[in-house]
Amino acid sequence: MLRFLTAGESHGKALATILEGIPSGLRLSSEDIDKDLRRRQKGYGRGKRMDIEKDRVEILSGIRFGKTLGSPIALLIKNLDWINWTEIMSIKEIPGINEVSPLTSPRPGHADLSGVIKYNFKDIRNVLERASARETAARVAAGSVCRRLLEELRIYLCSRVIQIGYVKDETSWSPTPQNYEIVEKSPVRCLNKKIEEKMISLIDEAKKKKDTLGGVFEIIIKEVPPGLGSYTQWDLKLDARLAKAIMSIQAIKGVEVGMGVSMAQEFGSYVQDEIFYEEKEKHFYRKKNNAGGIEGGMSNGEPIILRAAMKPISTLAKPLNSVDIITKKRTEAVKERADVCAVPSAAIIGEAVVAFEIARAIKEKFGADTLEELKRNYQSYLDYVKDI
Ligand code: EPS
Repeated sequence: MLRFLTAGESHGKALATILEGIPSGLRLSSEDIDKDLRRRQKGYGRGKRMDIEKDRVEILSGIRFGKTLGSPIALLIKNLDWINWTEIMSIKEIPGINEVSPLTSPRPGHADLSGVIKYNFKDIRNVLERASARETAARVAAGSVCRRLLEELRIYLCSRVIQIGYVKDETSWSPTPQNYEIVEKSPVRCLNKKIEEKMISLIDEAKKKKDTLGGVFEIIIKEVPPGLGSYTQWDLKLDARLAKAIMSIQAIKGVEVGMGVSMAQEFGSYVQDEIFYEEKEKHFYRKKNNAGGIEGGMSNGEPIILRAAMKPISTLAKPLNSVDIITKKRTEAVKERADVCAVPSAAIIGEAVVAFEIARAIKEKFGADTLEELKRNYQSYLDYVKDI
């Protein structure tokens, strides 16, 4: 079984992850993880916090001489900003500190109000510190390890942004290395340069208006074999598991697989991907991929295509109306430092949570305590599929 948990507050000392179930023998260095941590920090529209943080992982356990041991992998990412918050985020009790500027005006759209009600707090900081998307750095670290595992099986993930606010990139693409280089270099992870400019100027406009923006990102997983996940039980369905993972990212409000919501308006004859057989290469294939690589809760061998909609960030520099949780009087929502738009970062987080779910489905189907065993089991299944 593959599983992980994260811990840590946004302005606490550090974020931590324990990832369990990665087979032994996988080559892994902190640089592999740092690469993705850096990618997550980038993106046009991020706030001042990203100038402070230089996310780097410290591997605490589970690796020896550059290879995984099969034991839990513990990862630590320090919050460099913590030094400025040692008193506010003190672990030890400090007499009187509770009276020092507690936050009492919940932000519409944030976890603030439901969180203080649920946990009976008088200070919203107790909620927002953990609800913050800073937590996703720890998830990206775990996802990075899973991505390394998938690379060994020649399964690759990539993402791009296809919408910021109302600006859409409707360019269809294939994630070739050349295309992907353009996306990786784009400050908004957009393939189309003209649309990129429009996205950037919309972010500038939102910033000027002290407002925020959301958008849509797309993830493609290439070289996934047929048969991951299962139709036999609701919680084994791969699309359901991927959707849950993506929905768990802060501010995500919708997930689509393949043609997604727009399937609903078409005739079945158009929507379904007809099946063909290639005699020479001996494999089943489809001429289109409206299903997004998943049918009946299982991968079908075509690329998996997922899309996620992120709502605009709920911390606005020009705060919205709210009600004070103590006085119950009308007030303005908390005005914390925040990002204007974090859709490019969300795409990297999407890659990470999806890498984990695919690796989990792989572990489920192919078992294995060692990388060698996993590769053997995997290859034998690929051979079986080829012989069908
Ligand atoms: C966030 C608010 C901002 C973001 C943060 C998420 O942090 P701060 O309040 O410290 O300025 O920068 O994102 C990160 C720190 C990160 O690493 O992604 C929020 O309220 O969710």
